[in-house]
Amino acid sequence: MACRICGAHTRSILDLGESPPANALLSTPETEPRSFPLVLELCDDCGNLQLRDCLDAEDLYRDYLYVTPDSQLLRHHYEQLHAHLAEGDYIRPDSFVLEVGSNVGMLLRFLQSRTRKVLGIDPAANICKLAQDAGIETMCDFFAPASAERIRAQHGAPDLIVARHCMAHNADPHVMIAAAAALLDDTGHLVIENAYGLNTVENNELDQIYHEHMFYFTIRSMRALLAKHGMHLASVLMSPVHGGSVVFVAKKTRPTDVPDASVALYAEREDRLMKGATYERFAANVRELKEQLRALVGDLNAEHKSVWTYGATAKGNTLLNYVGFTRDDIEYCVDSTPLKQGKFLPKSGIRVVSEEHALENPPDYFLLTAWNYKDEIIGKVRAAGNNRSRFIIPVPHVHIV
Ligand code: DWN
Repeated sequence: MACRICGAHTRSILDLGESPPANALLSTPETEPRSFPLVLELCDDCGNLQLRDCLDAEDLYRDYLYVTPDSQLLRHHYEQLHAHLAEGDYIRPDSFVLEVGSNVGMLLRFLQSRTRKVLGIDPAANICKLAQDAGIETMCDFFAPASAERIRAQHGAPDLIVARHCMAHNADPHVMIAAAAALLDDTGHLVIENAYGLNTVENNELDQIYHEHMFYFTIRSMRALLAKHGMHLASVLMSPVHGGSVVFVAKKTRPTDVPDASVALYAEREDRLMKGATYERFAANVRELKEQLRALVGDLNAEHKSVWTYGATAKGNTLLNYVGFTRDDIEYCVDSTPLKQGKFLPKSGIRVVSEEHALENPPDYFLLTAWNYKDEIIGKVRAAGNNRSRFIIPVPHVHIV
């Protein structure tokens, strides 16, 4: 295949088989959803990690079930993100902030009192309505040059564009970068946060690979992408959210610009760690993790131990379908999202139930498919009085707590 950042030839480094779109939960367990290949490719020329097969954005995002959870971890992350941006003078109390992929407006609600103006844009009509009902002005559209032009005409140029976990979600990464470059003035900044490709590979996070995640950005690949649009990295921040995320701060390139020390620091570490052997080790670890998880749950089932999953996550659906678990192995999936409760996970057919339901008759084990919220979820379960259920943590290696 061809690299969708630089056009060079790519090579496959991991094949997870076929899986349905990870957030396409079903109304009945019998429906056999269409599955599509999940093959991760590497471009040796620019370091880009991409999905070989991309699905249509309209199908993936127009009617969306993922709602940003109201989580302590995320609220802490918003504080840290704002502090980093304020320290770099990328955000000020008089800033106009546009968030791309703003979902229900959790971040914008946090920024509303810390800036002059906030505006969201998100393609999911059902999600936009929830944001608007919460008082966050939100355009219902994909972020692209045309919608960017409407934003400039109606609201002016934002001082800061924030794209948290959505810039990797478009088959053509140039579309949103070009839209941002056209919308920002020379003094504006673009903040891109995504699961960090190095963490995905180093921590065996095979479940980060699903059809919404069409790219697994690294500093090297992001630099290559930005350079094609006259932009460069001004700063980089690492964050533990979503299993290890990277926050890129980008701006239009001017001869006088000097990136802060974080860019060179993290780029050097990445060059040292992201070698050919890294990818081979990742693929081998993933195959071993599949066998270990299959054997563990099989043994627990044989001992008549009940196993549920906790978190109807996109990640979880990749993990369940790659390992081959179904509702014969795992009885229920617990999730706090009302939109997801009562639905069934695609292909595995596991029913999603509420956290309250899980408290009434807790299982022996939870396979923690929302492991990125491990401390918060385990703390919540124990505080609610369930000291019985144990947790199977799948990555970076299968273990029980
Ligand atoms: O890129 C994306 C990432 C950032 O978010 C999106 N394309 C889709 C989504 O991926 P995910 O579903 O793997 O994300 P989360 O945020 O790990 O999903 C957490 C799930 O766990 C939610 O459905 C809510 C649920 N949850 C819960 O049941 N109890 C979460 C918490 C904190 C809880 O206490």
